[in-house]
Amino acid sequence: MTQDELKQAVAQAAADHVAESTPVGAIIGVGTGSTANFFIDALAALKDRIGGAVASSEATRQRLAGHGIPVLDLNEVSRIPVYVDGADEIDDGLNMIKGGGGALTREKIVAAVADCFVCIADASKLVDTLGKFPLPVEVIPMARAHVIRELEKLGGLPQLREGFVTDNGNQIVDVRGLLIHDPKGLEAKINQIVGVVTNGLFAMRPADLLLLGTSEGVRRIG
Ligand code: ABF
Repeated sequence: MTQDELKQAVAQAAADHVAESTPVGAIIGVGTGSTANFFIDALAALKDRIGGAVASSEATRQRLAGHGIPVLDLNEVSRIPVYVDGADEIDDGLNMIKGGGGALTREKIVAAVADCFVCIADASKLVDTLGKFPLPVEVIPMARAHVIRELEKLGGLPQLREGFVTDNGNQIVDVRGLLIHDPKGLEAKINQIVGVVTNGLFAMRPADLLLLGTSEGVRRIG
């Protein structure tokens, strides 16, 4: 199977999970990225069953709207039974690095509201130790140089993502060279740096269920 076929298979499995596990009229949280895009396409078949969706990025909002799925502002919604999103890396404790697409802050906000986080990923995303994928950190632009110096003190090699502005008007610093043995601790430590909006470690709120696309089929972990 190609990587896209694996992504499509987990996206369909996630849509089936939504249909089986959520009440009619539920609001679904929807992530960002190519795997999430396949999920949006699969979710379109359920658009008369769900109440609508909350989007984790402008790109996702547009794709949902293109399918005629109502998109709600998170502030209008008190409960999201399930949030479905991809990841850049995930470990067997379901801790993740996210934010390769730059949408980490909104993704973390929607994930915080959701009862259940379903991560959809092809098998290449499952790793023993997080950190090979550069860790994205969203920063307030005026704090960029300060944050970079502080990230260097943590042993990483931070680099500004050139020419990129987040949906929130901020910048992204990608940190290479980290071997992350304590994802929760590092997530908290980086978030303490003044000027950081958030970082792409999702360990304090990991996924609850991983649907992993393998050549033998979709594996459910968690
Ligand atoms: C989002 O999309 C991000 O947090 C992550 O960076 C990315 C994964 O993208 P893809 O599914 O295209 O690999 O979930």
